[in-house]
Formats: sequence, structure tokens, C-alpha cells
Amino acid sequence: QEYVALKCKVVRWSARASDVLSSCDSIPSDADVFMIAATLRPETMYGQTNLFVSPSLTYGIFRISAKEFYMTTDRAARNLAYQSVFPNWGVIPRVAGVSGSDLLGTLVRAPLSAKGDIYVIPMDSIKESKGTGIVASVPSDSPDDYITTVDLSKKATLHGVEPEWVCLDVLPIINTPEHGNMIAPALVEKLKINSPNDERRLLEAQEIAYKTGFYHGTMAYGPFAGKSVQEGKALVRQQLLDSGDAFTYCEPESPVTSRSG
Ligand code: ZZB
Repeated sequence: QEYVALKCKVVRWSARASDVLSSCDSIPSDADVFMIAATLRPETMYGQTNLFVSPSLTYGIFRISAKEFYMTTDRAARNLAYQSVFPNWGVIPRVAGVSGSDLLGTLVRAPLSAKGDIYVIPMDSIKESKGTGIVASVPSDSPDDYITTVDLSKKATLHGVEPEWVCLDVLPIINTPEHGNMIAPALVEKLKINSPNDERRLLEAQEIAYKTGFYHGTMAYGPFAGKSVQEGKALVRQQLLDSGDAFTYCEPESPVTSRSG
């Protein structure tokens, strides 16, 4: 599985993350720390509105150079150690750890996002076993992201989330003949999905959104507007890699999951 690993630069830490990191003298105050979001849909990055972390995971911070640090799960770092991302092959340059719950409210600059700077908010369904444990929220094209955002906006304070962190301004990024230019809200409504816990219907919605977007979608935003998603995906991916805003991140295929589909 090859992901595009998007570098979201921390613009302002949450108060709690700032507290935790103030005791860490391995990160110079003028260094850039990037939260790394793993995505299979680089063509949707224009529509990022938030960055999701799991409140129950711990994230490591890894030294890339004197002025550059990356944040991912420790599990992802063990894979990155063999992908020429860290300075020394096989060595994990961990300098600090922060819990997902302490990261909530951190502001990051999301490459390509029409929103520019976006807030870190919680997603309980993030799995440690996949990607970097950090997920770009694209509520226009991912039913999971849409229902999680809507749900959170109703009970933000319950999770220690400030309502203004949660962005409900969904932007049309991809057009499909079947479901219009906001496939995720359309499918959530059509399949009557009321909560992020409605796993079965969400899985179905994700699958429809992936397939319809990929085979029938056209770009509706950005420099590749009018091109098919298949073309747009490759072009946006290459643009992100060329600009240095992203790198590729690979995971070994799990024999169990690949067998079961
Ligand atoms: C932005 C995006 C926009 C995504 C979209 C999807 C969609 P897969 O196929 O199972 O590997 N993701 C990444 N890491 C995790 C994680 N640890 N836990 C839960 N979700 C994760 O799924 C890869 C996609 O799942 C990634 O691509 C990421 O969300 C999320 F419009 O990034 B995506 C219909 C889906 N649309």
C-alpha cells in the first residue's frame, strides 16, 4: 500500500501540547514540526477542513534535520526508518512523544487546502495499524470524515473541543454524475447514517465514494478542474512530491487483510 504522506506544518501548538513540549530541549524553538497525514486521495487535498488524530494514541516526534521534525505514530516510524525518510537507515530518531488528546486544538498549515490553516480535532475510529495515525479530514469526499465532523459539532465541548475548531464549511472538490459535487454528505443522507458508530453503513458509503470518485469523478476545484479524477490524482500527487509538501510512505501488505479482500 503506497500512501501520500502530507506534511502539515504546526503553526500553533495547543496549550497542552505546548506544555508537554516545553520540557523537551531537543526541538529548537525555531524548528518546523510537521504532522504527517497519510492519504490515498491526494486529489482531494484542496478540500481539507480539519486534521484528525486519535485521542487514545501517542504520537512520536522524529528528527529529520536540525530544523525539521516529523510527527507520526511510533508504528509508522518503524516503517519510515527503512524508507530513506529519517537520516540514518534503520534508526528511529525519536525526540519526544505527545498524546493525541493533548494535540487537540493545534493549528496546522495544510498544503493545498483552500482553508489554509486548519485545526486538529479527534476521530475515535483512527486505527494505529494503518498509515501515520493522522488523517486529513475531507468532508466533501469521505463519508467517515463528514459524519465525524457533524457529530463533533453537536457535542464539541463534551470532548474538550472548542466549537470554533470544528470546520463545517464543506467545499465541492470533485463532481460525479451520480452524487453531485459533494458525494460524502449525499451518501450519508441517502444511506441514513446518523453517527460515526454506524460502521456497517459507513463502510458501504466509503466504498461507493471511493469507486464513484475514482471511476466517474471529475476535478471541480484547483488547477486541474475539468480533468478526470484518475488524471487529477496523478497530477496532484506529483505536484505535492515535487514541491516537497509530501513524500511517499509504504506499508507492507498484511497477508490477512489482502486475503479477505
Ligand atoms: C484523505 C481522504 C479523502 C481519504 C477522501 C479518503 C477519502 P485505506 O484504504 O483503508 O488504507 N486513513 C488513513 N489512515 C487512517 C487510520 N490510521 N485510521 C483510519 N483512517 C485512516 O484508507 C485510507 C484512507 O483512510 C486515507 O485516505 C485516510 O483518509 C484514511 F475523500 O485521506 B483519506 C471514500 C474515502 N475518501
